[in-house]
Order: sequence, then structure tokens, then C-alpha cells
Amino acid sequence: MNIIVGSHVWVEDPALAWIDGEVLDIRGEDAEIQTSAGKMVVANLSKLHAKDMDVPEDGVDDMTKLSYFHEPGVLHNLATRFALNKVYTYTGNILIAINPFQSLEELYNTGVMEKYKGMLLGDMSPHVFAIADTSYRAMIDERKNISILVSGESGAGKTETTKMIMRYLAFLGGHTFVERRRTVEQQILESNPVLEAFGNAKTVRNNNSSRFGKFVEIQFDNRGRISGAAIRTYLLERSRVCQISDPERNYHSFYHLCAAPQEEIEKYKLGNPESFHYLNQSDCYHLDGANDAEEYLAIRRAMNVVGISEDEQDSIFRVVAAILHLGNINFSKGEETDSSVVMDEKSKFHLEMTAQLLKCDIHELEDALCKRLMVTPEEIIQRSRDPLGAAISRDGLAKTIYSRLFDWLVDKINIAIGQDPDSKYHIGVLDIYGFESFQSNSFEQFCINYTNEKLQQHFNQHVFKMEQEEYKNEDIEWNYVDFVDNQDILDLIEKKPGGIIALLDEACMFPRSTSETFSEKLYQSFKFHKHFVRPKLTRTDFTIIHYAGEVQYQSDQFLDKNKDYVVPEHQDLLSTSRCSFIASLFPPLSEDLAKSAKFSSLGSRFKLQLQQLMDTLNSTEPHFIRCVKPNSKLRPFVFENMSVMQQLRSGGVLEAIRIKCAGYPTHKTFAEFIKRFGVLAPDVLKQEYDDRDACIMMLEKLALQGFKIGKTQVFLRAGQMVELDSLRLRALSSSAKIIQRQMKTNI
Ligand code: AD9
Ligand code: MG
Repeated sequence: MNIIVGSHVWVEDPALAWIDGEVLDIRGEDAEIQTSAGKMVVANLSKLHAKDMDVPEDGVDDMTKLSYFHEPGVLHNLATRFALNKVYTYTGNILIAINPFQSLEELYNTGVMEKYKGMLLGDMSPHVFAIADTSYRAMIDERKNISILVSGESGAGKTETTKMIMRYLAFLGGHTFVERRRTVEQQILESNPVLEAFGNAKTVRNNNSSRFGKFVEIQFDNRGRISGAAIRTYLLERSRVCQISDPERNYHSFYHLCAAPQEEIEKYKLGNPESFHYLNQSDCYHLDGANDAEEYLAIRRAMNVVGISEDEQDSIFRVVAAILHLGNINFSKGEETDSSVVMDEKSKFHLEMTAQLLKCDIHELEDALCKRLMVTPEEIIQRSRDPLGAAISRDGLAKTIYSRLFDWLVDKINIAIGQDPDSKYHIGVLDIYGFESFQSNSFEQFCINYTNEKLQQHFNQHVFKMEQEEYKNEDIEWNYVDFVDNQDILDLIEKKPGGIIALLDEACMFPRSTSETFSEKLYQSFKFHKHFVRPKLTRTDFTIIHYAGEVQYQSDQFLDKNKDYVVPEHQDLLSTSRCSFIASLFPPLSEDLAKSAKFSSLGSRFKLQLQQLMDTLNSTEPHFIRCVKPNSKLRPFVFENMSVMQQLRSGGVLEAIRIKCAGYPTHKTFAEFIKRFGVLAPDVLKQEYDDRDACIMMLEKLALQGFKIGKTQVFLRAGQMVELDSLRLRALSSSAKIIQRQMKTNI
């Protein structure tokens, strides 16, 4: 370790993650440090990181310009820039975007777009427009398909960033003459508010949280104009439709509809959101700064733009109203044991309204909720459900209808915008949930974290490849040994047979499975797996050690949530609705599927969808944007070190740094190197060497091992920069002493 007395260092701090200070004394392996907060701390030398004293006051716009490329350096640089409202920073060609939590209009207006048009990535300050612009140029000039992957935790700004990318691409590839019909880019942009109304909700983490993942592929024609688009969505959170907790909200669309013009309220017999069970489980009805009545009208206008007809719009909102009424049907015990009936007059009214709005027979609806069909080899028997069973059936119906409605909207928008069959090039933009680790983690978190493992692997491979390319360009050989892939974790989850998803499917197919038997199977199968842990004191939890940290999953609802099937009673009821729109949401099942004892597995379907996404991504040139949430209060100018660091870790930014550090993390051009370290070898500089030879001479004189000399740069191994800097510090201080001595003798 090249830390000496007088070195400036970063030392771990329980509150700030890292704090800077000066080494006052070194005793054995321990250093005594005075921190910038004035405290004295003692820390092991191996736990310290050297602080680069040459970083400009306003930070560097690309982390790779940091001479010391380590965690505290990266964190400090981001914090410094954030305080100056510089929310974007590169790490090589990865863009880190910190959510400003304030409207920075001056950062995104058309004037700014103009400025970024056609510029090289490093020529202007880091910006999401620069990433979009580079992507567009690469597509046009190099005839490549591109994907821009936006990730980050909830509330980090993924959706806003995605929209900015789309706006910029529409600006570049929009149609100059306004045709009478709606332009494709307008339709693409307006698809956002429609999908957000139905797929976003207020959560504790974000007032406009997307409860689904989205990949939008924007297609371009030969002249670089937008010519079509395809939108794919992933895993809408279904449970929210009937279960919310304070202070969250249900999907925005419900509140928009409750604030619709009076005529509609009367038509659908709606009232205050407070009067509906699916909304009043939480006390939060209004969003600061949003007006549901205005939003309702805006959504209808957006629907017009994307090509959803008035009739279709009426049907859509009729279905939303039906779900609200459905939720208000309560059940009480019936006369027979374990049977149920619709509870009271109020519930009967809602039953009637639901049947009216869904255009189905009221008795059939009641039966579909209160009864169930049992299929035996001999006959089909109708059995009763108890009140709890009926309520579960009701909620199941609500979730199914809503998720079908959402899928319909996505399909409709896709058809309306249209795919361009002649398009050769596209830019895909991925806005997908980041890694999640909560107090309680269920099947949804499992799927989300699985997605993140997949994307992480893709990211690592890319970063690795880019590093390799840079070495190749500089004619440098390197053997990369230290790279740990996350394939092990992916195998644990997705391997067939034997992975968690496969075991879950097996459990779902076996009628007597319970969460206990499923968990037991996991414990047996992965007893010795280094990424699987059986937590103490539970019978059904399991822990996966993900690349971003450990997550303990509660498996009790895994089986139910994995079974994606529509109860046959619900299917029969709605496929025969007198409303063709509703009937179309429930197309009759094929004979085979109806008869088949097999269930449809959500986990396996998701795995397939994910594989298709990965295939698409693998055939494109990726660009990464890592969104970071600076604080959990959603406030401007607050930067919480600990949480940011955790996000950099889960977003793979630190992993990227690790990959870099395993090679030659510090690159300095010959001129930069000479400027900084000339003081260490003044004799070399006195002679007439060119910069490259001078660098070689200097490095040899200093007896450094393992560095590489490229065509234009010096490549140093991790730690060598610190070593050189401490030599420099010594040289500078001894020459200062000599000068002082000379001055004294002169006096
Ligand atoms: V979630 O995983 O869907 O819950 P996102 O999508 O990462 O989440 P979102 O883009 O919705 O977060 O951003 C959250 C809020 O931060 C927005 O509603 C804005 O109020 C705010 N935000 C995000 N990015 C910006 C920005 N570039 N400028 C100003 C922003 N405000
Ligand atoms: Mg979002």
C-alpha cells in the first residue's frame, strides 16, 4: 500500500459511506486519519483509498478521467456534480443520470436538442440527448440496430428518461411536412400517456410508478425517418387492481374515470373514489400537482391520436367502471354449508351494475362468483364457494379483466401505429424495473430480479468487450482472468430441468403441492449451491445471493402467482358477453388447451419473453443509461451517499469499474503522463525523446512492473497510479524542502 503520512485518503464512514481525510500517523497496519469533518479515526491501511487531489472543483464529466478509479472517487464525483445541477455523467459510454426531482426545462428544450444534433459524444456535456443522438448516427452511418437500456430503481427516472429519448428521436426522425393524418412519431409519443394511465400508479417510491416493463422498438426508413414502432410490455402488476395499501393508489385510470364529466359518472353510476373497495383500502385519492378530471380528458385525446375509436374508448371505460362495481360485491354465508350469497341490497346493486356494464347475464355472473365447476372423468359437478372463496373469485375476475384490457391496449396501439415491413433499422428503448429487495419479496420481485440478472450479464459482457476493443485499438495484449460471470445465478433460476422456475412449474402441476413441499424441494436441490441459502427460522423462505445483494423471498404465494389461468367459469361468462369488445378480450380457448390438464406457467412464459428480449438485445449495439435516485424523499438537491452507492452497485456501475480495474484501469495520454510525473524523472525530460519513448524511459526508471504502452496512451494497473502519486508527493515535498533550505542559507 502506498499510503504515507500526509496522504489524502477516503475512509469508510457509517453515515456517509466514505469521508475524506489526511493521514497523520501510521502504526503497523493502521493509519490515524483526521477527517474533513474534524474527527480522528483509525482504520486499517487496506481499507483506505487514496484521494485524488487533482480533480477539478466541479468534478469530471467522465469517470474514466478520474485518476483513481474507485468507489469513493466515483461517489464524490457524482455528488459534486449533482450539487451543481449537473445530473448527467459518463462512465466511458455508460450514462449515469441522477434524478433532479425538479423541472429543468432549460436542460431539455428544443434549443438544447438543436445543440446536440450531430455532435460527438464527448464534445458536449453529458446528456441523454447525446446518447440518443449517437445511437441515431450509429444507426444511419453504420447501418446498425441499436438498443438503449435504461435501468434503475423505482423513482430513479427511467420512464422520464425514456420519454426524453423518444422525444429526441422524434425530433431527429420526425416528418417535416405535416400530413393530414397523424404522424407516426406523434402516435408513438402519445402512446405513453395512454399506457401510463392504465399501467402506472402512485407507490411509496414514486407518484407515477410504472407497474410494467416496456420495450419500444422505433423503426426508421431509408432516409432516417420514423416509419413504425412495436411496443412490447412485460408483467403488469395484477395484484394492485384489488389490493392496495396506504399511501399508495390503484392504477391512475380508476381515479381519472371517477373524475370524468357528469354525464359519464351518471352513465356508469360512479361516485367518489372513496365509495369503492378497490380504491378505499388506502386513504390516498389525489396526487399532488395532478388533476384527474383534466387527465381523463387528456387520456381520451391521446387515445384519439393513437387510433382508439370513440366506441372503443367507451367500452374501455365501461370495463374500468365494471371493475369498480365488481369490487363492491360482498358475500355472506348461504344456507348450505360452505356456500355463499351476495350479501345485501347494496352488493346486489353493484352486482347488477357489473352485469349491465359487462353485458352479461346477472345470474351467470353471480354463479361465476359463488360457484365453481369440478371436472371429474365422469361428469362436471357444480360446487359452492364459501364467502371467502367467492371474494377470491371476484378479485381473480377483476385482475383478469384488467390485465386483458391492458394487453388489448398494447395490441391496439401496435396495430394503430403499425410496423413498417420495409424498415431495416431500429432503435429499441428499454424501460424496465430495476433490482428490488424489500422487507417482503414475492414472485414479482423474483421475476424482476431474474430480469436484472439477465440484463446484468448482457451488460458485463458488453463492458468487457468494450474494454477488450480499446486494448486492441492500442495494440495491447491482455489476459483477462478475474472476471466473475453471474451465469451460476442464472442457472439456479432458469436451468431446465432443475432450476427454480422448472421446479416451480413441477410443483404447480402436482395437485397436492404446497409452499412447504415446494420450498423443501428447493432446499434439497440447492443445498450446496453457493448462491442459494436456506434462511433460519422459516419453513418457506429462500434466499438468493444476487449479483446486487441477497434477497430473501417468501415462497407462500409463488404457486398461485405462477399459475396463469382464467377460471373456466369466468372465461365462459365473458366470452359470451353481448359486448363484442369484452367478448374479444376472452377469445374461446382452443379445444386442446381447454381439455389439457396443463396450466400455463407465468414464470416460464416470462422466461421465454425475456429470452426473446435478450435475443433482440444481443443482435443490437447496446447503449446504457443508469438512472439513480438521489434520495428517498423525492426532493431536489438532496444526495444520500449510502443509497446512491447501493444503486451504483446494483446497476452494475461498480461492476463495470471492477472489470476495468482487473485490466489496466488508468489510461493516460503520453503528454498527460509526462506533465504529471515529469518531476520523477527530470533527467529523462532533459533529453530529446518523443513523448512515447519518454514515457517508457520514465516507467523503466521507476521500476514499475506490468504496465503497458499503447499507441497513444500509457496503461497502468490498479494501484500503480497511487504508487506514482506518492512518489510524486515525496519528490515534491523534498524539492520544497531543498528550496526552503536554500532560501534559509540565502537569508
Ligand atoms: V418506476 O420504476 O416506474 O417506479 P421510474 O420510471 O424510474 O420509476 P420516473 O421516470 O417515473 O421513475 O421518475 C419519477 C419522477 O421523478 C417523475 O415523475 C418526475 O417527477 C421526476 N423526474 C425523473 N426524471 C426527471 C428529470 N430528468 N427531470 C425532472 C424528473 N424530473
Ligand atoms: Mg417508470
